[in-house]
Amino acid sequence: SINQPFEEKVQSFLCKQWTKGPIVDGKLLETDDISDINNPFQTSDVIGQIHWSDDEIIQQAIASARDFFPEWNNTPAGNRARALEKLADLLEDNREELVALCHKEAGKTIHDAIDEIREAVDFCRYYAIQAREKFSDVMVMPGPTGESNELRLCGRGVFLCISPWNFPLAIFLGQVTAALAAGNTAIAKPAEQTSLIAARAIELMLEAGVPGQAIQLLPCEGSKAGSALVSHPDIAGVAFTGSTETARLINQTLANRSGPIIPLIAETGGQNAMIVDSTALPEQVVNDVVKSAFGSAGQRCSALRVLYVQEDIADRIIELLQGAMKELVLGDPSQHSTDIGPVIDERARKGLMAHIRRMKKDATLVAECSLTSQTDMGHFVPPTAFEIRTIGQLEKEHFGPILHIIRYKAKELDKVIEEINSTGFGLTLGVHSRNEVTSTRIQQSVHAGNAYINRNQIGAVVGVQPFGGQGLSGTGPKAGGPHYLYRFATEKTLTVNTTAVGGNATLLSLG
Ligand code: UN1
Repeated sequence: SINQPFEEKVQSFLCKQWTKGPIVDGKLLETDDISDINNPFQTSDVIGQIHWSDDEIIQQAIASARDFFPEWNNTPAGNRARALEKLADLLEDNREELVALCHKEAGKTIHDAIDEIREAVDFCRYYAIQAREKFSDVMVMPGPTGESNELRLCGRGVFLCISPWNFPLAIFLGQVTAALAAGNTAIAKPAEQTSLIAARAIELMLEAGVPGQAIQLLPCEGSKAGSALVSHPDIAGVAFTGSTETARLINQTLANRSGPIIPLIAETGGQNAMIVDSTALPEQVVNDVVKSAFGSAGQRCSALRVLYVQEDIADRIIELLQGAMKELVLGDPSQHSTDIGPVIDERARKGLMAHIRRMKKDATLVAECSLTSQTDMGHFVPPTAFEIRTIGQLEKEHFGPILHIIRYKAKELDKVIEEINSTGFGLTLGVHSRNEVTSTRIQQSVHAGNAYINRNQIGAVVGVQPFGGQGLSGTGPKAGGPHYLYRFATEKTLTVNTTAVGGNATLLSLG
């Protein structure tokens, strides 16, 4: 019923089984290639099944999206925007089921699941506003008399959207709604770990009035299907969020394929640092470190990985951090008491545990949360902090709740900045300092797409904190920012000789 409290409704969805698959031309399809989906919190719990796309389905979906493109591209931007706004409403109306799916397929805590839905809703509404603002009108270009010139933005064609499991609703819908808002039709390939959430989102999109030919969902298993999609000659652009290595592979595939030269919008990894000088407030620092490094089990590309602390304040910070980490509760993501849920799957858990083992040999253990009998049922990694000597000890990004701490002396600040920049990444930066000269200097010289001063460094708000990195962290433009839709669009300049028209008109009026 309508008055049933939120939590009761979420509970009722926790026992649901979901069966989904490819959605082509608005129809949910079944195939022979089917997998069980397990709950990362309790791996023995099967939450549903997914049917994977086969080659025939892939070809059909792309051909249909290609054929429908002119119609969608010529649909007034205001109509496209209205469908996205309706989708935002439907996401809100269905939040309990979506929260349940976020718990059970992605292992998200209540807090993270609600944030996830909030962000997805924000993307829909923001790109709807952007579409109206930028795609409704032609821009009249003043020029010589005797001709008119105008510039118009339009879609590129079939846009391929490849999304990650860590934001299965927000980033998934962010990419797709941007592509659609700009007049493209879209092929969505969700992360294989979170295909059920993606399918539910596309069902709501269809209910909101987006035509089935405009949005085609292709859940695919393994990386082979992804590269077949990228190399397809009918794909007119690719939006990708995931690892830097995969972005490179996509780039190579695009370079080698026949057909048009097309854009890649890539949002990739980071080796994100926070610099804390001796003027910082220790309690606030620790609060923000815990949130940035361990929130969402560290599975955010924005998450804090390397904490630089000025030596005068380091012991105090570490002591407070050890205390704070003792309080963290790992467990069932659907419980209010839980701070940190599981990581996404066994492969992720194994990789992170191997890094922890390596660090226990090469670094100093500062703190490690404990696992319990409850966490034995799923893919849990204990939040862990190490003290290391240099960022060079980290051979890559470790996508989980593992923090590395480096002490520095005041006179070494330039070296610290250089060391951070030497990684080549440039996603988020945190600075804690009450000295504005210092924070400005750091913020201006560290390569980072998003710099946060005296606060945590995750959870960029759509339309307020446009998000995205530079260098190894991505191509830009920033998601949730005013320039994002441009990269999904192409431009057309129309020049008309008005004297010729005028001449005809004169002749006609003379009879
Ligand atoms: C990602 O984790 O893949 O600011 C990117 C944030 C999020 C990060 C999304 N927008 O924490």
